[in-house]
Amino acid sequence: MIFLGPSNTAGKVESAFVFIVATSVILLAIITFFMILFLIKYNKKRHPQHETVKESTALEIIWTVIPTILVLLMFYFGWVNFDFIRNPPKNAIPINVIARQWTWLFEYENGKQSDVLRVPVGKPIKLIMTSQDVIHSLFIPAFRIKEDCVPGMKTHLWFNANDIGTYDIFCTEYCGVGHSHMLSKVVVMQAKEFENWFATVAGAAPVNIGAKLLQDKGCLACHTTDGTAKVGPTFKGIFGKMVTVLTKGKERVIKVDEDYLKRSILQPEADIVKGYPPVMPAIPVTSQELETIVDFLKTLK
Ligand SMILES: [Cu+2]
Repeated sequence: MIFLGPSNTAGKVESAFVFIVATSVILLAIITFFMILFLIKYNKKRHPQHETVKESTALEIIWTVIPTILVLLMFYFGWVNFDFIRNPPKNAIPINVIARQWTWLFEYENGKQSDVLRVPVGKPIKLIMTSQDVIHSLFIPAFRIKEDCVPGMKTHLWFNANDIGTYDIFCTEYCGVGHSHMLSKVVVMQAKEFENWFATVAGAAPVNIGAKLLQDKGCLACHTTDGTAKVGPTFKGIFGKMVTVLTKGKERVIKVDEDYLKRSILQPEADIVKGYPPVMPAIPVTSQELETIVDFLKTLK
């Protein structure tokens, strides 16, 4: 039983699943059929006298052996496919996955980083996963694979994509307020196209370094630049704005200036904007990166 899905792993999981479901449905139909048949055939009106059923060794052997074979086949398909899914081939392309509240970061062999997982079609890919804060779980429903990302530990997944396309990535371990925003995509590309993308060195000629930093540091998981509020306030028009903040539990109104922006990145718990949860982690940035981010935030009118 071979099922082709968007990845080799999807096919494996699907064949085990379909075998178990199909066997169960067939057995259910047979058992239900005989139940109804006996209900009619041995109804009291037709059979006022009870009959003694004689034992049948042949029948007992049949109804012991057949289910045993079926259950062992279920185990066999489950085991063989599980073993296949847990053991990536040696030539698999390694990609580091870093999960953090509340974004995914994918890091390639040449140091290139991306917030979407780009992979070539028809090549085995090994994801080497960890977390920077709490337990997350990487789930690619279309590929039927899922694994936890645990701080201080390396876990892995692998797959070989069959079709070009874009597939969803979810976090399936409740990891805090931004959990439902922790989304990404797998983009399966033509091998040539992937090579070109992979070869362009990280950060070469970005449209805007500030915008790229916001993306790379995971800021955009909770803040937008278009005026809508997410987990945190929007960046649009932030510079020069008057905001009410809670400083050590006390309310005060301040004007957003450079100092405030820098403090909010390095010590997010110092001033919490009123109406938002105090959940932002301190963001590791170099002083150069800090200047670039603040300069960029000033332009978001
Ligand atoms: Cu998560």
